[in-house]
Amino acid sequence: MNNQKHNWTLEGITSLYNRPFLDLVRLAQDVHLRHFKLGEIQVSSLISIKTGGCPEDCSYCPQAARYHTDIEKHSLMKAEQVMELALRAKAQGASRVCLGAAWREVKDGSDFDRVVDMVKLISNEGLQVCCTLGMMNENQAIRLKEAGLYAYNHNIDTSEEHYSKVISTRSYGDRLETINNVRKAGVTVCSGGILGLGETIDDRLKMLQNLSAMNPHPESVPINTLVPVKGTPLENQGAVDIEELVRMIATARILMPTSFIRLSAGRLGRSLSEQTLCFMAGANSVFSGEKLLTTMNPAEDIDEKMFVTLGLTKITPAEVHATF
Ligand code: SAM
Ligand code: DTB
Ligand code: SF4
Repeated sequence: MNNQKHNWTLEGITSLYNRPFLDLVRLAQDVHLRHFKLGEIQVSSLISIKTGGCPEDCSYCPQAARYHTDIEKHSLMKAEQVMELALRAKAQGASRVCLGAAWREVKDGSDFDRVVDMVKLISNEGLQVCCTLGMMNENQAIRLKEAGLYAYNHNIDTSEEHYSKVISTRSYGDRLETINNVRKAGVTVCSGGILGLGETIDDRLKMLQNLSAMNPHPESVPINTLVPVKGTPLENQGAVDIEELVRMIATARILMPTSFIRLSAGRLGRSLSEQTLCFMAGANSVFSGEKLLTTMNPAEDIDEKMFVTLGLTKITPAEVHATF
């Protein structure tokens, strides 16, 4: 039993989203403080364990093989190399390491075995491990769980209606199926989306409706704004308005009160004041480290300065475990 609400109507969500701005932020803060301590932030670090050459056609993604982007591709890294990067992230205060692979799906075999080893090694260091490896069946999810996997990231990205305009090589249903497999294996779910894919506000709110309909809610909800990358079909998309981003974060916080809402890709272009508004609206997690998977993120020292200025303190892995 939990006291989460899973049957939000689109009308209900829309009227929340459209409340006067300050009132919406105040309401989100009230909800936030009922479930989390003010100023506590969860920090994740991304490691791209296999970069580029992906067969999918996600129009936002620099790693899709069919687009000509300027990224450094590499095949699956060795477990020891990944371990070194994970330990560096731990020393810099990350409580979670997220291993990302540009795969359409997990295939059983030596590459997957190697990822299972990485999960074992890193979780033995007391770090939470998250993986994002594309579609996955239940048995594969169970193997990762047994190796110590804490979370699996699999975004629904946008509304079901808009999804097919952005990706044609898989369906919304495929995404939901993987998320179900993750749940069945007892791994926590990290699922959110991207703003700025040419979608309407309605599409964004339908995405939040779909996330909040999941029972239980995803434990982490990354809210990315598109990082437009030259060579991808969405390279010329305009930036997402800060007011819209803050409204989305506040609405996500109210709908999913116990989830970590992660201010994800797109932070580099945002000022300290803009990010502050996001934290005031209920964001309590970020990706840190100067690189996301292939694109840039604010440098560590800039983030450290921001944490000090805003009085944000990092949650340790032990504290995060205690949250659930
Ligand atoms: N291949 C796996 C998958 O698609 O689930 C895992 C890696 S994929 C790069 C992880 C997530 O990164 C995507 O679901 C998407 O939400 C996000 N992403 C990819 N490119 C992005 C971009 N240019 N801007 C913002 N987010 C992006
Ligand atoms: C998520 O929602 N955002 C992260 C993580 N999950 C895997 C990825 C952002 C990628 C941004 C584009 C890039 O750096 O390639
Ligand atoms: Fe491949 Fe994931 Fe990028 Fe889509 S988002 S092209 S599945 S790496």
